[in-house]
Amino acid sequence: MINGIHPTLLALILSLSGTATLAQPPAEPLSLWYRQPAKQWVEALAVGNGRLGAMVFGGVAQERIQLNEDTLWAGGPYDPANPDALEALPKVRELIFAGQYREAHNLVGQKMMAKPLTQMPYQCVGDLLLKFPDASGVTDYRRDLNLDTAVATVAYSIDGVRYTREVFSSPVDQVIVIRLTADKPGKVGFTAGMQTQQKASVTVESSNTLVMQGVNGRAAGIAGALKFQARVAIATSGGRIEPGDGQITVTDADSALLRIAAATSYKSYKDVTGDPETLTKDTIAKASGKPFEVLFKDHVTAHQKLFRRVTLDLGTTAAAGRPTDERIREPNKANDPQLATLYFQFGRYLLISSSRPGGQPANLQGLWNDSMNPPWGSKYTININTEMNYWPAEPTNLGECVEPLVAMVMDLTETGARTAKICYGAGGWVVHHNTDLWRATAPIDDPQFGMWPLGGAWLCLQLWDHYDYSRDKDYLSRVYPAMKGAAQFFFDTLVEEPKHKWLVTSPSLSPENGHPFGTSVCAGPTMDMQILRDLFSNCIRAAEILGVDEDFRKQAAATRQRLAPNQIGSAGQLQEWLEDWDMKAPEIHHRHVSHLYGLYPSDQIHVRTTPDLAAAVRKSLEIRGDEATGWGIGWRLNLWARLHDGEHAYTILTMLLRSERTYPNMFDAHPPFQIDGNFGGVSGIGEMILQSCAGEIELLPALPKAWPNGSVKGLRARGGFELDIQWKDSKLVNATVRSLVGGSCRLRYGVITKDWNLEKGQNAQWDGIQ
Ligand code: FUC
Repeated sequence: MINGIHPTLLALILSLSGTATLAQPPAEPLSLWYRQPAKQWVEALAVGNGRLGAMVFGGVAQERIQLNEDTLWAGGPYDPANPDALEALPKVRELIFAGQYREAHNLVGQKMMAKPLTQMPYQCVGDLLLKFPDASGVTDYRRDLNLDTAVATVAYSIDGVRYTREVFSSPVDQVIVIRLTADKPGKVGFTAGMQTQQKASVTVESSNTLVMQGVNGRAAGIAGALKFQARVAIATSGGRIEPGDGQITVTDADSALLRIAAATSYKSYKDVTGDPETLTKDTIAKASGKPFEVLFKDHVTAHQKLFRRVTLDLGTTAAAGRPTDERIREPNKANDPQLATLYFQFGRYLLISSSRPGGQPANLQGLWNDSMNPPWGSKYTININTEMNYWPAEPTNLGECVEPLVAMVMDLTETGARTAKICYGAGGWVVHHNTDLWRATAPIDDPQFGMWPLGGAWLCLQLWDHYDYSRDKDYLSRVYPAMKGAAQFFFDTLVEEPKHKWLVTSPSLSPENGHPFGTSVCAGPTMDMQILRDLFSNCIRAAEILGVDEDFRKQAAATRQRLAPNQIGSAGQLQEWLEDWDMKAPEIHHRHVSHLYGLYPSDQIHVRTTPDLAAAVRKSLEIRGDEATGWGIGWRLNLWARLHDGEHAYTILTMLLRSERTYPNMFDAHPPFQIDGNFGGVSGIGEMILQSCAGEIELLPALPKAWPNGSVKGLRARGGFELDIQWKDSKLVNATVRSLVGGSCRLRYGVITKDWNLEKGQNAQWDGIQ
């Protein structure tokens, strides 16, 4: 507020009086925008092509473009499997079944944990800094991120000259492009330099190219084995380019174009013989052959091919005209339904920008990190966080973005096979609660968190979902061996618990929640059983579809049959453990809700097919409470949507959108920044509008009163279907279902169902329910 006048009103008054100093909203409603530069990193705007990321600060005296490359992690190839584990395993199991949990925890700590005990962190490249000579008397300042074009723009006026900077990271040309222009000739001037926390040097090559070259860091005793380079090639129209000592100065140009390439010597988790110099030189050379207009057009086309597949309209009010940071700060979200749309589309934008075929999967911070030692190493935490990153991929029509995750799982089948053999004497492959660029698979950090062998099995659910949404059999035959190997590990390691003779995991834990006996280490937590039920079912279905492995199918079915069942405890809750410990656990409000996996992302528990268990999930959620970390809220949102409680889901969504859980740049606040909450938010909004589970496609299952009128186009459902839905006065107006591969589907709206058998490419329409 300036002098108590609302900024939008003030801007209007000033523009009418002809002395506008406050910028107006961008024309594209799917934009994040601000009237001041970023001071903090969580105010800067993120661009990325899946591999190369940048955070754009938009300063006037100095622009900071913070750079990332997705293979620049600390360390080098290593194998942390602990050879003492196998010998300790029987004793650990014995202690667990004897109820000596703390003793089991200690023995795991002494004998089974990874060496080293921590994994390698994801690290930053450094910053490109542009210093500008003119920085005073700024008017009409605006910076924005257009989600539809994936371009960040900074624009302002000084002395009657309008300056504009555009930044994007092209998935086509593999460069970050920065264009600087002014609306009067000869006005573009700056000095470009680079800085980094890495061991690196910055030099100037061929008068117009900044080159940063260095080596990655060491961590936990693992030496850095990567070389890296970042190159910034500067071209101008008019003016002069003068090289200096590690910097380049541009003066009196009409415009300038910067092309940035970065690469490391990483070729795979076991091969670091790449040549970043040749890679970056070749990339710059190819991109230099393309003028800005072509770079821009190719970038926008590639982005829109994915981004434009889904449109969402939840209504728009005057609040949508305000700068994004003000909208996030506003405690009452009821008058701003478009903020949820923006959050939804921003999350899709983030997935497209951080996870493209050929690159690394989205890590804890997606792609964006300005630190050498970020929180939790910005790794892949696979006891919820990495999976949550990919929850929106299939339903929001971004199936291609799963490819880096699939490639990582393929690597893990190799490294995880070593850990299975060395630590458990088992076949198949196993991953515990984290992995990194080097595909480490052994338990890390502390038994309380690390002694959980289900990470790989959970990732296999995402592999299956990619098939289930696409029905691509070639893909299924590619990933089936990974699913089978994950199952094999559990055939070899499940043990019979003494009381009921159920087959259970041991040692394991319910991520990362302590039970009443001084640790989390235990046997057969509910989540493990649920994940294994899915894994075995999906393996059986995959083997049937591919017509292979009859004996394996039988073994999977027989093993599945003997897993410990879901149990309802004395408080009416779904039990988190084999025993009814929930109400005695030290943290009943714990952020993880692992045992509710059965309701979401799985559909083993469903309000229609297993109403008693669904009621128990509701009870567990009520006991846990709504308040949690960003991703904890994101998970709760999806769960309340699956319980078909639109009002509660909406309440949780507004908790995610408030400033405690959403930074000014819309990054999710765990806190600190962790991208999973963004992605959990996207899938949660999707689940409120459309659910594809329990054999049906359900329309508007958790529509809140706050969104009485709206529409969505392009959401995907299992079986290769695409849907458009329109609603009015909180009722369905019409829905269109398109079959992409041919097949039958059942649509549900409330108690009404309709069945269709559609040819490939055929549409069906459901009209007029008012
Ligand atoms: C899990 C969570 C933490 C955090 C970390 C990266 O361990 O329990 O909250 O998100 O992953």
